[in-house]
Amino acid sequence: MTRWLAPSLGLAAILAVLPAFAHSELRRSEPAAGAVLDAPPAHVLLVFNERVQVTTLRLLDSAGHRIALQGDGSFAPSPEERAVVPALKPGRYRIDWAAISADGHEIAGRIPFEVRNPTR
Ligand SMILES: [Cu+2]
Repeated sequence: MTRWLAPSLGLAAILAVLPAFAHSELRRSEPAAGAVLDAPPAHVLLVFNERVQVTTLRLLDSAGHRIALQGDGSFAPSPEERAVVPALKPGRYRIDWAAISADGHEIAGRIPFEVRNPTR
């Protein structure tokens, strides 16, 4: 058992260093992935764990048609990207995003959400 201990500790030390080189992550978004909203969202917000260069930020309806966002296109390196959403009808939507991670890798994701019919 003891003879395995030293190599294990060496590996643990290496693994502990690795996250420093991992690519950036999306920490949260508004709307959140899978959100079911009672009112249409006023904006889209992506929050990353560090500065990234967002290269794509698209809002699509359930038919895959793109809905223009206001304020997308600046895309300066930042930990946050925000765009204003026009009035949305009830339905299913998704946000497609892509960014250049701080380590130079491309990261991307899809955030589905739903706007419900207003309840009476
Ligand atoms: Cu990476």
